[in-house]
Amino acid sequence: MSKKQDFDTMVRKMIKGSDVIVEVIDARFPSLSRAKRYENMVKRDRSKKLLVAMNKVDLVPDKIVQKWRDILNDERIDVIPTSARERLSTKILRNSIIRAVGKDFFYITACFIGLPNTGKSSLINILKGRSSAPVAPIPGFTRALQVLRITTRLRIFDTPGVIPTKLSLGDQILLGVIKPEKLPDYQKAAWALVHRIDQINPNAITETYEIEYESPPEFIEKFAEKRHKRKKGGELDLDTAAVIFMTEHINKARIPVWENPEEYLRKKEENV
Ligand SMILES: Nc1nc2c(ncn2[C@@H]2O[C@H](COP(=O)(O)OP(=O)(O)OP(=O)(O)O)[C@@H](O)[C@H]2O)c(=O)[nH]1
Ligand SMILES: [Mg+2]
Repeated sequence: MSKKQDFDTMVRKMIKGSDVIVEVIDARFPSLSRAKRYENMVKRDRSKKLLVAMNKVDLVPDKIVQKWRDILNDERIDVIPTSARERLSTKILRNSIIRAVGKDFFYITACFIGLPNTGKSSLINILKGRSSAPVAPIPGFTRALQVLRITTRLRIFDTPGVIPTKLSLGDQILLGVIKPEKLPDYQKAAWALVHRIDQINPNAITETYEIEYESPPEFIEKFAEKRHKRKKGGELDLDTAAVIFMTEHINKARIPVWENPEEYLRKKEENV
């Protein structure tokens, strides 16, 4: 069995054993980063409650966060906008978990699920009050299940992030769910990222790096020049430049980019 299947089996088991499922999504990409398969699994079981933590709100303008919150509420999803980095709304999250099950439960088991790198372990650490779940800017960092006792009443499962199968290469890098170094073709992957960001936020890359370009390959070339990435012979080192560009997006969130709520609504209406 592949590691992905192992993780998937593990997450499903943890969902089965939990009262509350906290799905952590990325506030920059609230639609793309949803783990719909698990959401559906939770919705089918009426004994379980689903909460969505829209994390990393520090990277998105408040107005956009509010719009996404309304959209998800309209879809009957309970959303709590959080920022583990700025410790925003983490108490609200903890109280919501406890409130979700009602007073009848004395012991509560919650399970944090979601794509890699959305901030599951970071949020749990804040709830716990000290670092217990290892955190890293590396997607796929949590590799095994961790059980954490938050209070005498509440225990939390931290699970490894699972990548939905239908996510395109561009979206996988956009969401930061894979390590750039693991990709077979760095330049192709970086082009896919440029292309995807251009679709979502057309001026974001030019404004961030002060580079004008007509195509993704041209951007990577100019980026390599600007960063003085050259091989020994003097020619541009496009592979190194591609990895640096992707890593700056995944690890440092340098490019201001987020899904447009209106666009999401428009597409949804078209599909109905
Ligand atoms: N800007 C910002 N970064 C965050 C926030 N929460 C977490 N991060 C960063 O996102 C990265 C991933 O955080 P983790 O907590 O390891 O994410 P995870 O969901 O446990 O990831 P996996 O274990 O790979 O599934 C780290 O670099 C965190 O510092 C947040 O609210 N805002
Ligand atoms: Mg983790």
